[in-house]
Amino acid sequence: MNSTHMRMRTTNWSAPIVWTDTYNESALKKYYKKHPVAVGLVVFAVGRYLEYYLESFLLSANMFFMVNQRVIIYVMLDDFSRMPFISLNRLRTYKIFKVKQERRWQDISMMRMKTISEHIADHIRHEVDYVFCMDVDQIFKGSYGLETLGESVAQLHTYWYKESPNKVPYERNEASEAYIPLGQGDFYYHAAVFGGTTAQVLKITQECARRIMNDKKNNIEAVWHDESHLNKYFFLHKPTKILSPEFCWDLRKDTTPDIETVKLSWNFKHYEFLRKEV
Ligand code: 2GW
Ligand code: MN
Repeated sequence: MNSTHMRMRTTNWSAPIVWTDTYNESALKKYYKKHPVAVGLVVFAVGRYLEYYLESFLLSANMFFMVNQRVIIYVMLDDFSRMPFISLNRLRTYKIFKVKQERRWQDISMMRMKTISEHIADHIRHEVDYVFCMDVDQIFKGSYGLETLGESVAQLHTYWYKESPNKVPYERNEASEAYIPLGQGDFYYHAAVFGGTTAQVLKITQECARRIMNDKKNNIEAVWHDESHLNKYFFLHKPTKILSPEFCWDLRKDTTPDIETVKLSWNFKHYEFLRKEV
């Protein structure tokens, strides 16, 4: 364990790492009242993930994600008729799109990068200023607000945030586009949450999609799929803001003084059932 990572507050390229006490909330609110922004939230719910996870994700997002800001939730699903009926609070709305069910789960996850980039280029960049992309198997537990906004935003991984970069599961196959050499790298980022301005998230997703497709052409699949490619992207293009693990925490982990309030938590996994090949 590397204790210098304990509640580290800035990176060596001077990006802030956001913890519960980093910002003065009322100062942020005052600032954004004068400079209003709209925030997008993109989530995919395909196959069994639609019935298991979408409703609790949306109910909790309605309650905690960017309260009192304008929000558009972009739901990407494979069956319109199973969209849960949830009425949203003021200033928030949905846009629902159909995506096709990939045969392999690895592709469901990886193809998100391509689909998101296409939707940002087509319309999202004209509709919101910032956009977050999140896994659906999570539940908001507390206020997730303006403190998370930045040009390009990466999430520290619950399981690796104290670990030295030599020990984290970056892709180590030199032939993969996601390759990061041993001894290099900054943090291990969790692909369950990333975001930024629409221009930056367009770049992130386009670049990751390009690398994923190129690996496919060469019959290579990075060890953690899209997450490996996201880590490569943020290794090459440092994020301007990093979220502490409080913003994506696994509540089954032992409590630690690092974690003051959990804003988003992992939902349960039903692996045997969910990962069955369809
Ligand atoms: C995924 C894995 C196995 C079986 C099904 C699926 C699946 C994923 C699915 O049937 N339907 C679906 O909509 N998804 C979407 O892909 C959904 O939004 C889900 O949250 C996301 C990523 O899959 P997930 O949450 O099972 O992956 P994790 O929690 O193990 O997450 C990390 O690693 C992934 C790559 O292996 C991704 O990078 C993910 O962003 C990471 O958090
Ligand atoms: Mn997940």
